[in-house]
Amino acid sequence: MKLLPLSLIGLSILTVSCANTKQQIEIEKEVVTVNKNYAEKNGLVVIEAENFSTQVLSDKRRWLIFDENGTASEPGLYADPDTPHSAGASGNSYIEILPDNRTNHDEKLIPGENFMPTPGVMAVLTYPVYFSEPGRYIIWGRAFSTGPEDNGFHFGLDGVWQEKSQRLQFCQGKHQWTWSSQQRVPENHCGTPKTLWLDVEKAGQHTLMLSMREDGAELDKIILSKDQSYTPEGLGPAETFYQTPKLEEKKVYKDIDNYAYILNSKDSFNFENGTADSYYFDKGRGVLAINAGKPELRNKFISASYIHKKPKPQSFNMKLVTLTELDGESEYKVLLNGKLIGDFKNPETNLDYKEAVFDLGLIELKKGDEITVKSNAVTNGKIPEGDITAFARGRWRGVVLQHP
Ligand SMILES: [Ca+2]
Ligand SMILES: [Ca+2]
Ligand SMILES: [Ca+2]
Ligand SMILES: [Ca+2]
Repeated sequence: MKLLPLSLIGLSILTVSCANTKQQIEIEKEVVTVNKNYAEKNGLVVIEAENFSTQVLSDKRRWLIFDENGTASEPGLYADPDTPHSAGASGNSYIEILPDNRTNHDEKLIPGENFMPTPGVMAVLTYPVYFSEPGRYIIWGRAFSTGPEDNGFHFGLDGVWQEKSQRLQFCQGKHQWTWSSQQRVPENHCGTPKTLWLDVEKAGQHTLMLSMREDGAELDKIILSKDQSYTPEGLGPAETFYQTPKLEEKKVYKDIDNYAYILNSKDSFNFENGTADSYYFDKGRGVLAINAGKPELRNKFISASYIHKKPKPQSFNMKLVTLTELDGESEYKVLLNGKLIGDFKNPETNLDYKEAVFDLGLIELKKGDEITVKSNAVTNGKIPEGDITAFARGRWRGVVLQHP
């Protein structure tokens, strides 16, 4: 069995329709593809039969996966009248149910061993499928039959073996990979096209199931089609996997890999002291900053304070997270109950607003303790602005408390 990565990240083009202009625009969106979890897309589900998730009730007969070399997923010498058919199989791989000890009518029919008229009893496979649309789906299978006793399959959904999804039959196209959607019925053992289907009552996650009818049967690919006029050809379309947008990546506190509490400068610190020399909240960057546009606020320390309210004294590793700026290297002072515990200067940067993390070491905090952060607006003389040079604004994001 070919091992597939559980998930892979790829780029896919999504077509988004714009309601106002009815104009079709294309955007590139990063998606995560979950292999082995299938999805219906535009009324179509395409599954490689060998890509099943589970197999149960397989003590007497078992679906074995044959790879591109014709090697079975379980080594052993099993009764089998035909050689592998990997060439011509989609993905050069398929499943066959073995042993096969009923090849023709001369060999004894043993229900429960080499034949199973009841679905869901022998060698049951599952394939998870997410349907975005309920409805009736025609079932197509691609099989390789070499005799009259290796050409039937049962399908089901969520453990229910609907009457119309039982007994997929292959009469035509012997000794080659062939598509069929024909249900075997008493009055016509070969069936007629598009008479095999599954009714999916509700949108959402379901489990497609496949079980043995005749041993020696070989299946390459499965298609469920809501479009009744659809008929697959050749290898059929590519598999339809379940895809989701990539999760949103973290944008702040990027270098903080663990924390007990985050004290955001804006939310946890008192910074609006009502005077002209207080911080303002820089909404765009989500940090406190000094309005260096006012000359009287340059080159002086502005402060904000936090009062610890947790009742239980606790030790933490404390860190200060600032933003580096192109136009100056601001200084930061951190005080605990008025005593200086940290004094830092932002490093020079060639990337504006990159986070910098400063370690304040191990501290014990008890109820009523006060943490004060101070910073200044300074210029490094590098970035011209009017007659002078631009000032960094002493930006900082917050204080992080980590379990020691
Ligand atoms: Ca065989
Ligand atoms: Ca057989
Ligand atoms: Ca066979
Ligand atoms: Ca295949």
